[in-house]
Amino acid sequence: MPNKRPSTSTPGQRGEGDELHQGVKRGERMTTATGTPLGDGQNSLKVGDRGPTLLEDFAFRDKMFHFDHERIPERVVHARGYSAHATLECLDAIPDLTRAAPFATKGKKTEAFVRFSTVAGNLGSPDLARDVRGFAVKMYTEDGNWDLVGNNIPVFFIQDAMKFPDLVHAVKEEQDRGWPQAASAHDTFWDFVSLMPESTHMLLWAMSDRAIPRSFRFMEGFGVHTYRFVNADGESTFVKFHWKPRQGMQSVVWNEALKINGADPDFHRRDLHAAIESGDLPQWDLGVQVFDEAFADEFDFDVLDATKLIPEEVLPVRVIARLTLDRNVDNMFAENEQVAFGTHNVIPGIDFSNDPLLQGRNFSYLDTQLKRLGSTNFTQLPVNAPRCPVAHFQRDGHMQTSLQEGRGTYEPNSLTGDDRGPRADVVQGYQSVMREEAGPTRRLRAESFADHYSQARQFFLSQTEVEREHIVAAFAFELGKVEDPRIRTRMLGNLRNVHEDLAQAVADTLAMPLPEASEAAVPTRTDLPESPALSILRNGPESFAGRKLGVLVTDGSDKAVVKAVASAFEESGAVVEYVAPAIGPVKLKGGGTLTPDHAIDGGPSVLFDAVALLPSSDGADALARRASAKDFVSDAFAHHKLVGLGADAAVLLAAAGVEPDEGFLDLASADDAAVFVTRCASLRHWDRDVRA
Ligand code: HDD
Repeated sequence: MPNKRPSTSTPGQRGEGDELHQGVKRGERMTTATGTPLGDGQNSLKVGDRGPTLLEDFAFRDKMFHFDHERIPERVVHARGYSAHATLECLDAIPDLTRAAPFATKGKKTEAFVRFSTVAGNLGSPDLARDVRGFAVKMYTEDGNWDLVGNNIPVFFIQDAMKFPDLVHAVKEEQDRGWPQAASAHDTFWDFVSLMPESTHMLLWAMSDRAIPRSFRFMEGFGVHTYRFVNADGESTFVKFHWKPRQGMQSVVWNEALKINGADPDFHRRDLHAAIESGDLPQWDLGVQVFDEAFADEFDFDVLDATKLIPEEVLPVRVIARLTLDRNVDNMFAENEQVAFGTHNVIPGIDFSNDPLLQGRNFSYLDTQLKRLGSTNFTQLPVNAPRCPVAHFQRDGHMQTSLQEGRGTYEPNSLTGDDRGPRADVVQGYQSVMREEAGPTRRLRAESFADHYSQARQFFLSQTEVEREHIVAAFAFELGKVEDPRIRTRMLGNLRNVHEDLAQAVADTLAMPLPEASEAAVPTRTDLPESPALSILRNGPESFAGRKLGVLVTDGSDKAVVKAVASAFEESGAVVEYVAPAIGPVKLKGGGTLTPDHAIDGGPSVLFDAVALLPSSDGADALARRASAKDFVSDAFAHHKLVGLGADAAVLLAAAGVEPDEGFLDLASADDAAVFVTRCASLRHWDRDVRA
């Protein structure tokens, strides 16, 4: 049953030399869905000029029928997402470890599709919610589709899939009121997680800057669970998967995130789309932590517990491949909405562990796709269809698009040739790893899963001072939105088991007394060493490449300085956008005009990684009276941004009430541009004493 991309056009749609497509092209003849050419696409068929519409108006019914059924259920979680086509290239062949096709030979390329997402928000929710980001990768291998359905955080809230519906009900908008949208800062979420201490490690990550990434391009991804590699001899090892962004890691600060959501709710999707469109293709290294049973037995925690990670300092990540996002989607519905991921989609060489969260996921994803996409034949949709031949005796079903020929629809049969195929391939086909499993059937949580706090503490201690402050502020913000004080108190009791300083700082920020520590199943370990790999700031990029500079210009801005700044940043791989009092062209001193990308009211500094204030003297005076210009400057200051100061910018600082510090660099002449761009490599000026 070859699963070719179905031809969706009708003969009447063929344009001059055009491929057959359903998309409307210039000059095409408009038809109904069944191809009848329309004589009038604007008016329904009525009796007389003003009479009622006729029941026989098939053209109206055809159009309205389809429109009325345009929406499908959004994903129950991860509804808001954005995708791109990609290529995975093998950098280090590992046939000794796995027979997985993508890692068979160095240089081998595998087609892939990636979907990033937030978890809690609905399809139309803003991108900068404090949330986990989904990082789902579909690899179309010659041995079938392999989906690595991960997140940008290496651990999870719960240990057993049985708790997933509870977790999701708790974080989604509350059923009796319908809010909050895309936010965990409410009673039901904190009620649930404070009652489920196993979520504490994940909470530390979710309250860290990992949950407000600057871009999908600047975040890590993780397979989370322990999986298995299996080689051609059937030998198996455990493996954890990591995606490391070659762009480096970067997040925004919380006050900035709140404002980005207002200024550009599509901030993340726009960023990804623009980067790919401009040819600045985002890349991740795919790394693995490979270990055997002996390591698993000796490791401090249970490798089947998805609330735990294996620090990279304990078990280094070995890079084996590189993922490049090389093409934007053409159609959001056909690709981003219809793509169907599932952890159960594995290929020979990849197998599961007994992680009870993973086992539950393997069951759940198929169901959700049937609900959402409406037919068991969703695997035939172009974005889901394997690129390798497909042969089986699955037949019929809603929206069957393949023309399944022949008489034999069962195995074995004597009608489909000598081999009576298709038949399973005992040599090359998928073989599950042989495992010895025994024991009484029971519902319980293994004792080895009981430590809920030690790795949360390790994560906290592995952060820089700035990052710890952000974690404290995030807990305080979220718990500050919780109305029931019992929930806040319970959570503070749990945090005492993580670290006294953390609990005290959160309590102080909330102006609440510190309660007794809650009872922990096992004492928190204080001997786990810091893991620098867990910090974003300790692993920041070394250049401004891929980031965006916002340049504030007015009539009379100095052309030489503007040009020098733009060239210095563009040469370093950054994007430069101009903000002006209005969207029309500004006249530069030194001749010529410049067309801005944003008017100041729609181009706040939160949209940029650093800003340069290059107004003329008159322009600065006029801007100093505008709220949006004052916000531009004071927000850049509050968000620790580096600011380039043109010769006439001081009046803007004064209007915004900002005292310049070492994060403000002179851009009085063209010669200053090089120093500014070099300094911007550090992305932010964290020494500034503000809380954002
Ligand atoms: Fe899940 C979607 C990641 C636990 C059930 N999940 C979904 C997506 C990602 C993840 C990235 C979006 C895929 C897309 O872009 O279409 N989920 C995770 C990770 C988990 C996790 C990393 C823990 C390690 N998920 C999890 C559990 C269950 C589910 C325990 C249920 C037993 N997840 C689903 C789902 C979704 C989903 C309900 C909703 C839409 C979809 O599957 O296709 O089935």
